[in-house]
Amino acid sequence: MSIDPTVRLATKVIHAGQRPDPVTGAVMPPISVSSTYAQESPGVHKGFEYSRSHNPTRYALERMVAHLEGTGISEEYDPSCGAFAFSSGLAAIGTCLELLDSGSHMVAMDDLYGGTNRLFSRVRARSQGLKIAYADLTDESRLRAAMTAETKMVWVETPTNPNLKLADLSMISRVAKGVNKECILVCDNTFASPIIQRPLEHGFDVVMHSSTKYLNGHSDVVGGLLATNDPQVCAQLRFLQNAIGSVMGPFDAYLTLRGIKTLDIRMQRHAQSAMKIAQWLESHAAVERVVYPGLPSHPQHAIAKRQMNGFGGMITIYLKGGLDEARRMLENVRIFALAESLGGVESLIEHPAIMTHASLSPDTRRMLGISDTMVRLSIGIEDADDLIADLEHGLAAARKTTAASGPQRTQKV
Ligand code: P1T
Repeated sequence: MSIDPTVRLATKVIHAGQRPDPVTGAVMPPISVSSTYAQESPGVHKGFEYSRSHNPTRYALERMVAHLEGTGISEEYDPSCGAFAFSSGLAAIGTCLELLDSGSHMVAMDDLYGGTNRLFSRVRARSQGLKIAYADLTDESRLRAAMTAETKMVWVETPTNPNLKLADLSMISRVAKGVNKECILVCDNTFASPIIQRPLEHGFDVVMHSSTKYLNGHSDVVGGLLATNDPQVCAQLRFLQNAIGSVMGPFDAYLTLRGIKTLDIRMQRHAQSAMKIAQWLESHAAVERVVYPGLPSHPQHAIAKRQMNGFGGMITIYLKGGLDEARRMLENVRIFALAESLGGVESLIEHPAIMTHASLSPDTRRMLGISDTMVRLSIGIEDADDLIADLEHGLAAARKTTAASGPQRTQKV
């Protein structure tokens, strides 16, 4: 560890796990593109053999994320201090699932990114025989009902995508470890980022990120991260990252590390603007309901205040009307880009039922409340009043009643 572990996160995002390049003194790590490393004699090398297994640029990013999430794993024990970078968020999730033997039982939050649900239900349930019990883990009694002594993993997102439900991480760890202390608890921390919430501090074993989102923050890299504070899980993940091989490349690792330098100030701005916009939306005549963890109307606002340091940059709204109104709003914003993804400096807006959560069955969408009038906003770091004016323009268009028209619609599988 190159930095005093007690420094605050705003300092960590600049320095944690970093050191000047030993050869040149460069303060940012070089982008190490070599796929292989020369050895002096067979098996005698400088700790680097082949770039899937070891890459200095990837290590620099991984050590940074390890420090931000507080793995507490030393560089002597593991060269990247217990964090592992992958080619996408889903590649990170896929590798994490390989901690489980075939046929294992796991409990998962019912509300998850559609692609996570698809990987669980339509890939690993078949190929790995995973038995997955989905439950609303905001409710302790449902967690208790879903857990068995054989449950090997609990998977939560908090805030969830797209309903922004909050899981009480300390409650989940107390209950789940009480039923099976060997159970691995994983939290997808994508929506919060380690600036806002650090699941390992609440008794979780693994934190997962789609670093495509807030960690990188500039919508120009697809990537994923896992971080653990458990030495045994760390050794397993190190083995699996190399054995499966879906690693992050050095260019992407460099860009993500560069993005993280501003994570603290970006998250402050995202959260400050999101709060202002959520309050404004709550009083708008075209809006049925606003979901934002910072609003007292959020069902788990008390958990948000306890567990989160700021309420994040994601807002979900339900419009009055139907699909036509939603389409008209989405087609008539000019600063917000109508696009999947989130967590970048630019504001994005999307329709979960048609876009990010189209892979769920209509029944599941209905059960989760992912309706035709649900719209998800990722608040960027533009001027908040400009964003409000843009939303006002979209909402005004939503209230006009002409038939929907527009470009070709695509169907997602
Ligand atoms: O897209 P990828 O980097 O593979 O990450 C998948 C993923 C995992 N977990 C959460 C909470 C996510 O939101 C995502 C990706 N989500 C989107 C693309 C989206 O627009 O919601």
